[in-house]
Amino acid sequence: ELARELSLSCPDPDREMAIVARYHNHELGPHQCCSAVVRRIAAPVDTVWGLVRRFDEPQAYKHFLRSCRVIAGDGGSVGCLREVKVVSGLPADTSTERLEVFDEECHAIGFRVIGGDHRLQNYRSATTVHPSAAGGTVVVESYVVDVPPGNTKEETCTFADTIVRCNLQNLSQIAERIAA
Ligand code: A9S
Repeated sequence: ELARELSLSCPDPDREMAIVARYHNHELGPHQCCSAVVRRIAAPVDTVWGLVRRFDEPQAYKHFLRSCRVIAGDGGSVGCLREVKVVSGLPADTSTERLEVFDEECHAIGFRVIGGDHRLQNYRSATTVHPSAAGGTVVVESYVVDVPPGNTKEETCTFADTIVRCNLQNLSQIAERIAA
């Protein structure tokens, strides 16, 4: 489905499929689950990437986060760390995250959860931003996470998918408003 989306509508489908293959093929451990969410956005790649690339400001479109503080590094190079605080109502309080991938040329960013007060241990995600038809954008976000004791893979993925879908929906609204 993704292959069709990218190959029908973007200027260089082979390049975009290679980027997807490179950044979204996660290794999966025995007590882990993974998933991916694809979202089409009616705004230019540069507008969308401009929001997604800000490792130091995830709360700009991740509305479950109420603040973010860079705790090591410059906030924009691989290896730097951030601590995010979560809004009330979720079974989480803080999360400490490391920037793992930052590829401005391919429009790819990835981070890993290394600590915090929540149930998504070892959460690791990759987000890539691709040009699409008529000046639009396709965002692909995939993740791997440990299945917590007492939960099933399905429950864990349903929880994480819900958050990722909300984030991409917010991203879409914000980018489309900027582009309008
Ligand atoms: O931040 C993301 O890109 C995606 C997810 C699924 C983040 C989840 C989260 O930050 C909470 C929103 C706090 C929910 C983590 C790591 C654990 C949660 O329980």
